[in-house]
Amino acid sequence: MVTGQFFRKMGAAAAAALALMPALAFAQQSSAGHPEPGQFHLQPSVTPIMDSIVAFHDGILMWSISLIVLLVLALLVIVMVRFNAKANPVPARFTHNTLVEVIWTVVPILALVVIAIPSFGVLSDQMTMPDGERKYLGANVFSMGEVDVPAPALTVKASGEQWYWNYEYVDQGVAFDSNMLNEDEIAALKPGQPRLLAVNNELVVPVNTTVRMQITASPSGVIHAFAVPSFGIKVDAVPGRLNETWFNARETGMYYGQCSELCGKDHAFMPIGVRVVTEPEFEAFITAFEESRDYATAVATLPAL
Ligand SMILES: [Cu+2]
Repeated sequence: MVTGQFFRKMGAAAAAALALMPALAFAQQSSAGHPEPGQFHLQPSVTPIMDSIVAFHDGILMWSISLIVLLVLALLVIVMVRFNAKANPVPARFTHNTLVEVIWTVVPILALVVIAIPSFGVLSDQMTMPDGERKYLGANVFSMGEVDVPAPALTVKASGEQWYWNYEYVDQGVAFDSNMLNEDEIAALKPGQPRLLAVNNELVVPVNTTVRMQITASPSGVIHAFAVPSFGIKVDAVPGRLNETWFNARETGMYYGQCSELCGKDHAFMPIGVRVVTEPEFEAFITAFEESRDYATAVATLPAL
């Protein structure tokens, strides 16, 4: 039967495409700390938290989504081919089937449990400040924790303003504002930096160091959210409330994020730029910042971007 063949071919093509999806996702890795045109996966990870998010996405979510889509597709094809009016002119008239109802209740519950167990592990890693002893999941979301993370050595407070970010090195008592650069400013000051993401003053942090991020918003302002995809962090910035998260980046470079809570007219224009530098570079930067209390003087100690 022509229709049946057509649907069988469609089913096979869809199955092949879906089976390839997780493999394709793996093939899309690159090292940029910002999204790229045509990108089709999460941004490359540089922290243990993002490692676990990527592993959870590629290892569990993609496979369960793909299998569920294939199962539903197969059921639809069976119904269309075997139970259309021509193939099945006299329909059955039963209204219940206890076995089928038990199966379609229990199987989704099992699927949710399989997804939930590692997801709670990933979540608690994100919410638990390292103390130097706790082990983190890293890329193995089914482990009981196997990645060592040192206790925080630096505390940064990010405050969402209307519409830019203010960063404070809390223990050093120095702070600065970070505003988006427009295209002319990028061309003049920081050629090659990405449009709508480049900022005038980047948050500078050391590599391989646990950074405690305190996140809030201007007391007279609105809610924002601080998010850096390559670090796997996204935390609400709420006026009058101090939220906390952490990251430990293993590669130097520029990493970009964006305000991720709709906050008003310039929500799309308050990007987050984090520059991860070597430890000696950071020492020079923060010493100069403490002495001069001037961001421009401090950042002049770093190599040009
Ligand atoms: Cu905002």
